Amino acid sequence: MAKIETISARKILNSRGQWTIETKVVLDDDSVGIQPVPNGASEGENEAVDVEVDKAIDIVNNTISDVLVGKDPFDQKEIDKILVEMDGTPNKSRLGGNSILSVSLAVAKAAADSEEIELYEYLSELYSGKEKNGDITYPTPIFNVLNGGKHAQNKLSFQEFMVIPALNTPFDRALEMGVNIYHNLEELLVDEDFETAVGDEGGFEPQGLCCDVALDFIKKAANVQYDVGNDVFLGMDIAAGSFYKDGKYDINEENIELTTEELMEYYNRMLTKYELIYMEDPFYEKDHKGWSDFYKSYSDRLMVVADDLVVTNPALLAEAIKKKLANAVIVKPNQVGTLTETFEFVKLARKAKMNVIVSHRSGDNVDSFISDLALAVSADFIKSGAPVRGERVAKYNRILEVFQDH
Ligand code: 2PG
Ligand code: MG
Repeated sequence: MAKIETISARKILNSRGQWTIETKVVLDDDSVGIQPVPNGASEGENEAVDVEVDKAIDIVNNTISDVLVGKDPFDQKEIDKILVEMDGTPNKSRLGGNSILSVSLAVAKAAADSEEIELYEYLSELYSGKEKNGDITYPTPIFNVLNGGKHAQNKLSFQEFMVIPALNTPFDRALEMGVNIYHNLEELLVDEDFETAVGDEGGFEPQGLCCDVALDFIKKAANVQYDVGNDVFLGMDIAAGSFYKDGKYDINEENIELTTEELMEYYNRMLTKYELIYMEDPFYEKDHKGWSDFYKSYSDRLMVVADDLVVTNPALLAEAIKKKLANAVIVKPNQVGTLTETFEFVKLARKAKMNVIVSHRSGDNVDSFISDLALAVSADFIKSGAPVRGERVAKYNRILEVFQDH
């Protein structure tokens, strides 16, 4: 069996032009795994904490390398246990979520390379403990076609306005739908003299819109070829924590500051007017009253999606399940830091019958680990922004590649 021979990190740029790290794990049979680290802009308060890039590189090249060289790369649980124990903090702040994540995922990639199997097959074996049978479930892509919040320079408070193809749509057709709707939207914006600059996730970021107008545009763009409410649906990542100030939700483009109850009313109006099936982080992560009331009112007809609320952390998810706050979860490995904890989180979500959405970060790179992860755990959805920009389409294209191969 191959052993870990070297572990080394280097500095690279992410899609936002910020420095991040990439770690290379080489085994003694020459197999290789390389893993860059993505970065969020709207982060949950309980996410794993990154350390500064040069420090992270030093930690990977020395502290972590010293302990893991010579170890068995196929024992992912043991590798991750060592990383977690070496760090010793609840939020990975000593070694850094970035250092730990890059090593954890690069080891899995090197192991898959050594076995000469596809990464998703290897991850599936790790996740389920069984060899992958031939069946593949493809996630439905969720396209963020219009950007606001911390991902854009416009005034929109809500972060992501998304289109979601109907569940039984084959992956290639779903991708085509996202592309068509995106280009239709571009034309409509140009026709009405709005700008078509794009935000961090490739969606347009025109000035001068409010939530209603944004959804009207998207609906119109989808309606050019598709039946909204039948072929395709709408969704939003509110990322409410990013405009929660002093106990109120500040929707500055409409000059309104809303209480939790008033924001519920606001959503009520949106949900009556639009074919929304997906609402992510509708309330600030500590506003459990808002989450709980929202869940009670809408969980039978909507995906009530927890991202910042649970940050891929099994303990926080257990609490959200107990309190009945959400029926769907976002999975971002870098929020928690290791592959093993990510798997634990997905298993817990599955046990609670929640929908699973594997997601990119707003600052990302052309790596497609999350696509293989989505295939390995049979995620219901994958969220990777608009169908443009290298770092966004890398994820969609990887799933398309597997789809085309079968
Ligand atoms: C989110 C993510 C990805 P960020 O909130 O869901 O879309 O954004 O990476 O900035 O946290
Ligand atoms: Mg989110």
